[in-house]
Amino acid sequence: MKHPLRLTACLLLAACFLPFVSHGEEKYELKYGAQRTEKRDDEAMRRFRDHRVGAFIHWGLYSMAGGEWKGKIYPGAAEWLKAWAKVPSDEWLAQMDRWNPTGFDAREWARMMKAAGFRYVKITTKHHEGFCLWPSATTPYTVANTPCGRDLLGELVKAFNDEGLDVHFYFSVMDWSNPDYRTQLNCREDSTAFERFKRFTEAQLRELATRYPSVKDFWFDGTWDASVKGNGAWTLQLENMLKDLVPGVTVNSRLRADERGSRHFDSNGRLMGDYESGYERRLPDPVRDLQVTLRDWEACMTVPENQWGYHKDWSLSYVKPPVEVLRRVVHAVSMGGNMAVNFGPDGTGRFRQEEKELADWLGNWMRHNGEAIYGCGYAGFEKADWGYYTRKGDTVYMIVFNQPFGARLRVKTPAGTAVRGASLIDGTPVGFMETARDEYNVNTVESSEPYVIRLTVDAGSAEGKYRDALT
Ligand code: JFZ
Repeated sequence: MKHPLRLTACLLLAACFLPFVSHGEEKYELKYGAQRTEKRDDEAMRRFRDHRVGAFIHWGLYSMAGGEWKGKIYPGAAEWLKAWAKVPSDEWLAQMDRWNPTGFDAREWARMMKAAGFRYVKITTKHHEGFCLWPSATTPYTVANTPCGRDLLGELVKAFNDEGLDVHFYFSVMDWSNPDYRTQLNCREDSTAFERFKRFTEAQLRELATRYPSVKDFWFDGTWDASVKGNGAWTLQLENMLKDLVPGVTVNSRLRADERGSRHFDSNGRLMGDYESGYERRLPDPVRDLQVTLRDWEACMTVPENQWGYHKDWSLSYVKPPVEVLRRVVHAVSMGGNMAVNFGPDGTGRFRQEEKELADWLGNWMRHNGEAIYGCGYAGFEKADWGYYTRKGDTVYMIVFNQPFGARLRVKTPAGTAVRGASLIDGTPVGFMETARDEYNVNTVESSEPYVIRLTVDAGSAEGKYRDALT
């Protein structure tokens, strides 16, 4: 700001050299690799990013069985039960005769997710089993051919949108219900079948994009087989088709492969799709993995160890208490990412008690402290042992999970960043003191829950470490 001319000159110079510099780094000349080298930064992308916290909902035929087949309980992920119990497809899909979720009320789901503080909801339109929550014309395996008969996806989209929540579509490319699906293409017959499968997939996606034009995101899954990996051009074509049909729509990195079979990141190491979706049930290391702050990313998590669909027995694994779910949400935001928390309603369309309590607890916390989450990102501060930092401009939030023994929270600021004020979310001032160069002690607060201290900082002459990461 002080030297606008110099800045402009620098930017112009940088702009001239950037293409050569980045070209020089590229090892492969790729047609189907990353479509850009920078973060996407249009309005739709910023909206996706600013939401920061969403719900994931897994709901399909597997939600009826709840991990049990013919009297036997399978401890693996409930939405994979067909595979664990080796159920033939026709037998699995015959469950459609019993699909009648009498306890389902889309508006109730929407109110629950809204009250929990989620800003968007990712819904399984079709999981690996192939059953569609919308009345697709491409297959008999849809809600239309069940006793229920209703367009459940349509009801959900409307109800969530009415509550002001964005809807994201989960879509599995791998489809156990379609005999044309192949994991590998070993012969002409395989290739011919898989070509039909590709047309089928395109048609389904076209339906989703045109029937529900308010959809904001497609989150692809089931793309790990050699058949899909070997069709990089096609995955790019799908992404482009959706972007033509739905202006602004975002697409995760899990859809794509380049022509050399690299997934998520192309053979030159550049992210494909709009955001990285590899952080599943894990998070980047807050100390080592700072490069994630340079990209958009979204992690997703289960509440038990690895159950996405409804499983009737949650005693089979550790179940994260609400405060731990929150910790992971905060961790993701502190590293510049989003977090989607999974829910698995049962076959009648009801959420289990534990999930309702989780939603209540999160909602209560978010109502008071959401300011430190929504629209916030990586702060550029050194990792602290008491919790996490998030940041919005010159406001830095300390989210305290571990109360230190001494009544002081140590804050180490980036070189040249000064703390000017400290307060609680409600504005009550909190004492703080400079203890050394770029180091402060902030008073703790009595609290039975994780709490937030808002710092006003003056980035002054701070080096551009966090600024680079923020934009
Ligand atoms: C997939 C599905 O198989 C699972 O049922 C669930 O829907 C989940 C959200 O996505 O599971 C995966 C996909 C990718 C990885 C791990 C599990 N991965 O990249 O580590």
